[in-house]
Amino acid sequence: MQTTQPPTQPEQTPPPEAQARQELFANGFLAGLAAGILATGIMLLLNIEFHGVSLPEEMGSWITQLMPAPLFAFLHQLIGDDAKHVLVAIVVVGQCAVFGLAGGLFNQASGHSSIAHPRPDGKNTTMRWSAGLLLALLLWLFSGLLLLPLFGSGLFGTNTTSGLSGSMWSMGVVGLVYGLLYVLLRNLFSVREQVAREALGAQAARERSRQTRRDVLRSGGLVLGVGVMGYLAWRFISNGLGSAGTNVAQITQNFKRKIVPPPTPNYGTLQPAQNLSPELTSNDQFYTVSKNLVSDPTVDARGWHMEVKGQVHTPYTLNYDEILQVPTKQQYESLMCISNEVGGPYMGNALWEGFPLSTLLERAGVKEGATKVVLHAADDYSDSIHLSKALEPTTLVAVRMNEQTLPQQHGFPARLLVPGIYGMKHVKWITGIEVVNYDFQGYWQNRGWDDAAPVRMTARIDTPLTGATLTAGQTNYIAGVAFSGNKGISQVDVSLDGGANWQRATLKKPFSQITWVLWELSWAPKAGQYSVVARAIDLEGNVQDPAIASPAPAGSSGYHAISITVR
Ligand SMILES: Nc1nc2c(c(=O)[nH]1)N[C@H]1C(S)=C(S)[C@@H](COP(=O)(O)O)O[C@H]1N2
Ligand SMILES: [Mo]
Repeated sequence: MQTTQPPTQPEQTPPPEAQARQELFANGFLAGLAAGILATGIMLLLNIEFHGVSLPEEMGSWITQLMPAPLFAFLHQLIGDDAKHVLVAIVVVGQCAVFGLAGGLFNQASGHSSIAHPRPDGKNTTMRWSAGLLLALLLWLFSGLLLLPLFGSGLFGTNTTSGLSGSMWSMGVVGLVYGLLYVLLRNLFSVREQVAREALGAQAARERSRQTRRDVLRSGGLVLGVGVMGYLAWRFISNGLGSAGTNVAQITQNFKRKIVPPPTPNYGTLQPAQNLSPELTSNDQFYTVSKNLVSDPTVDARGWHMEVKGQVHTPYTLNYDEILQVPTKQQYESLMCISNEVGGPYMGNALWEGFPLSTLLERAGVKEGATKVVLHAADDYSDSIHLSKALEPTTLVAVRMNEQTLPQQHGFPARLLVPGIYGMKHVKWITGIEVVNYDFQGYWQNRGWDDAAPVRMTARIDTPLTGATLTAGQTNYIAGVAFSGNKGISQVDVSLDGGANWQRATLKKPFSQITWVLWELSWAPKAGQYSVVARAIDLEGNVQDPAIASPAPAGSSGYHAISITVR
């Protein structure tokens, strides 16, 4: 140890040697933690702005892959739709802690070596800048050679969109920021301690720096605590009002799976009801979902091209200009995420424009024996559909959405549309179309989600909002949307008594059989407590499944119910 102790210290515990080591660790940890927080911020920034590699992203992806689907579903249920953000927050905090730990251990180790050299007066130790470079190099090698391969991202992230060089330089920058800032802070702490020691003596100095650290940690903890409490309170307020009493046993008992012949839709005019979804969802109102924890890809059309390859006779590539030459058609289609809870917000309806996938496949010439078509994307996402589905005339490669160029967050320059199947297979940011002759499993299938993934029919009550209080005798509208994937909607029923009795709602004639349908029922209630439930029937007469299922692994089912007070 370089720090000198007066020989007679009135201390019982622990010996000065160990105390000094603790001191070194504590100062190093705090310096490492602070430097790590900044370095992590820079890592996320480089990822968003310059395609740098993001360790939290790679780690999050690895964790969800390891996690069994039921656990994933359970956590999703527990945490809700913010699961993705909670996961990334945990990983980011973990990464900062590792930076802190590295700083603490390094400072301790430096006490025994020439990394930190004594000042001429022999009293203080200042760490050299070169030590920061060494620490950065160690972390860089650790991440590139151990962590990234462990996460399945390849040596130095070769398997990521950042690629080998992108990962190397971005981690290099992050490492440098960390290493140099670490040395700066670490020296700052030890100089302050030194000054205090000269003024007040060793014991008081140690006490004071302990106090400083305690203060720093306490205020950090306070900020974190307030954040978590606020978050929980918000979840409670926005979620706790939900559950409304439906008589599941009764509904299931009288349940008829199929109506023959199917009902004839009673189309009519709907009154404009507050909070009822507009039939067409605007681009900025349209939900967005992606696997990407931190940032979605921003594709530059100039460098972009799409490969058509695999089990085809003539593979080829198209650039953006060439894609725009392919004759297009317009198609109304609604989308729903497989993670959508019954009554959930992950649904939307748009007017898309694109060309049939079959056009591209026919041009390439699909080989005998091919069974599936794999879509590859700029964010390392992939999914597949069966060849027969790929050849259907409504399976499109879309380049426009609601008469506008496909927005970045919805998959610019090109995305897939596969009516009847959950949003998951509507692959965004397409880079490759690969015909294969084996049972390919995509990103979410490797994490336990269904491969067939047909949309499960659902009816959502948009208005009134659950928990609402209405005035007795006044005309109100119960209204919402119903969606079956690609089988249309023939009827929506509404119950005011938790599913015991049902009445038919009026439907607005939809754009097509692959869009959702708006429905409405007018109502002048008497005072009381109501459990309002909705269910849909498709054009084939299939009745919505009342059995309650959570989204994983094949999409949610059950009836949406809300509770209403009328006074
Ligand atoms: N490349 C890529 N495509 C993707 C995803 C993704 O993470 N990456 N997420 C899928 C999921 S789960 C859904 S629900 C839809 C959502 O499309 P939207 O954001 O345009 O609504 O995109 C799908 N396509
Ligand atoms: Mo999804």
